[in-house]
Amino acid sequence: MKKRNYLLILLLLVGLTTMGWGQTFLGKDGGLEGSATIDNDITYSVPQEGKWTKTKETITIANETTITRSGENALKISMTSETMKRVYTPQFTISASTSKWYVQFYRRSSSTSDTQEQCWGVIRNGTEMKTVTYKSVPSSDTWEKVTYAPTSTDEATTVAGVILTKAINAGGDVYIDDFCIYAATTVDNTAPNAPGSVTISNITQTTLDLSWSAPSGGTDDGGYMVVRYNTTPSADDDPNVNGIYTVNNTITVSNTGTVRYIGTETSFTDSDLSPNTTYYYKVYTYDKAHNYSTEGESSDTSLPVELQDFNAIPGNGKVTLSWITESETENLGFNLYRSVNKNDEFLMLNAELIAGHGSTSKRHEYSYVDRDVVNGVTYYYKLEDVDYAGKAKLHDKVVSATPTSKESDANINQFRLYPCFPNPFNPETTLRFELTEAARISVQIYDLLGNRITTLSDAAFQPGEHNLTWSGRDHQNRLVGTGIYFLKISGDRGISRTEKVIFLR
Ligand SMILES: [Ca+2]
Ligand SMILES: [Ca+2]
Repeated sequence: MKKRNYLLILLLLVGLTTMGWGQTFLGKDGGLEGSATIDNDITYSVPQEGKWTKTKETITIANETTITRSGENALKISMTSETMKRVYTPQFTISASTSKWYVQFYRRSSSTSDTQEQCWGVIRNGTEMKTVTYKSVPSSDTWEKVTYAPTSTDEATTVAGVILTKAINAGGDVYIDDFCIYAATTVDNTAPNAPGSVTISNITQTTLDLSWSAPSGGTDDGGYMVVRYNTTPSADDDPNVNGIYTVNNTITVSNTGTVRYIGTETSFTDSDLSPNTTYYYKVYTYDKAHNYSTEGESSDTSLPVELQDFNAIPGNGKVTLSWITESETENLGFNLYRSVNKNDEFLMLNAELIAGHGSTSKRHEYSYVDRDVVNGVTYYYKLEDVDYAGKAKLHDKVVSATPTSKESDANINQFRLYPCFPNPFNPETTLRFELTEAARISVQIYDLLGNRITTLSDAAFQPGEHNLTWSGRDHQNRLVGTGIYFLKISGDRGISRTEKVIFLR
C-alpha cells in the first residue's frame, strides 16, 4: 500500500514537470552517448532524426573516442575549405510555445592557427537562429564552453542544433561534446541541491539497494546520477560540469568511477557486484543544463547490529562463545576480544573476521570456540561488529567463563531444567528449573520464523526451584496463533537451553 502511494506521487510530479517551463532536449545524443549515429556518407539539406548530419561533402564528421570530454564519445568535425558548411545535431521535438531557450556545448581544437571558426544556434522550421559572428577556438587542447540564447516565436515543433563552420588557414579538426539545449529564460549555471539521506540496504552477495530523498528545490528538470567506485573516492572525484553521461560510462579524476544509474527515481538496485568486495557510491542531482550537485550525504547507521544475547560457555579446555542478533544492517562481521582481567586490555581473539549476514531483519545465531585456554582460569570476552564502511562498534556486554576438566560441573550441576508442562498447552504452560547458585536467567520466546514474541523473564534468581508460566500471549498481551514456539533460556555462567512448546487455540 505504501509503495502504491509512493508511485502515485511520482506520477504526479512527472505530470507537473512536463507542464512546467523547463524542458531539456537532445538528451544523451547531445553527448554522443545515446542512440544517435553520425552519418558522414550522405549530405542533407535539413536535420534528421536520430543522427548527426552535414550539408556538404567537403566536410567530414566522425565519431571520436580519444579526445572526448564526457563519456566515451565526441564528434570530430574536419575541414580544409574556407567556405562555410553546416553540421546538424539530431532533430528533436519541442513544445510549440517554446520561445526562450539555450544552446550549450563544449568545443576543442589542437591548434589556434590551422583550425575552424564557428557560429552556432538552432534551426526551427528551416529558419536559423544563430550567433552573429564566427568565433575561433580561443586556446589549444582545452574544452571551451559556449552558450547562446536564440529567441523564436515560430510555432514549429521540430528543431535541431546547428554549427556553422569554416576553415582558418589550412583548416583542421574541432571536437564537440556535451551538446545540450534546454528551455529557460536565463542561462542555468546553478547546480541543484544534493539529494538527501542516501542509504544502502538489502545487501546480498551480488546486489544492493540504494535510496535517497529528493533535494530541497527539486531537480530543476534533471534527475539523479549514481556513480560506483571500487576504491575510496576523493572529494574531487565528480562528473564534469555540464557533462552528459550514460550508464556504464566511466568518470576518472583521482579514481575511476562507473555510472550505474541516471534517471528520475529516488532508488536504484545495483547488480553484478562481486562478493566480499567493498564498493563506494556517490549520488548526485543534476539539472536541465547538466549542472551537478555535490554528492549526497550517507545517513549514519548507528546501530548496525542489534545484539540480543552474548554468552560464554565453559568446557574442558575450551570456551564456547555464542551470540544472537535480532537484526543486522550492513554487517560485514564480528571480532571477539579476550582478557584474563576484566580491567586489562582486551586482545583480538579471532584471526579472521567472523562473517555477518549483511542486512537482515531475521534472527541469527553465531558461535566461536576458543580452545587457547587453560582450565581453571577465568576469561573475559567482548564482541565487536564491523560494518561495510569499516566502522567498528564494541558492544558493552562483557561475558566470562572458567573452563574446567569437569565439564558437567559448570553447566548441568548448577542448572536443571524440566520439560514444559503441559505441552501442547492451552491456556498456559509452566517452565520449571533449579539453580544451585544465584543466577540471572533470561527466557525469550520465539516463533518458527525467528520473530521474538515476548520476554518471559529477565531477572536474577536465588538458588532453588523456580516456575515461569507462559499464557500464550505476546509482548502486547495479544493471544498468539496455534503453532510451535521456542523458549530460549540463557543465563550466567553459560546457561543456554532451548525448549519447544506447542500452543493449540
Ligand atoms: Ca560524450
Ligand atoms: Ca539549475
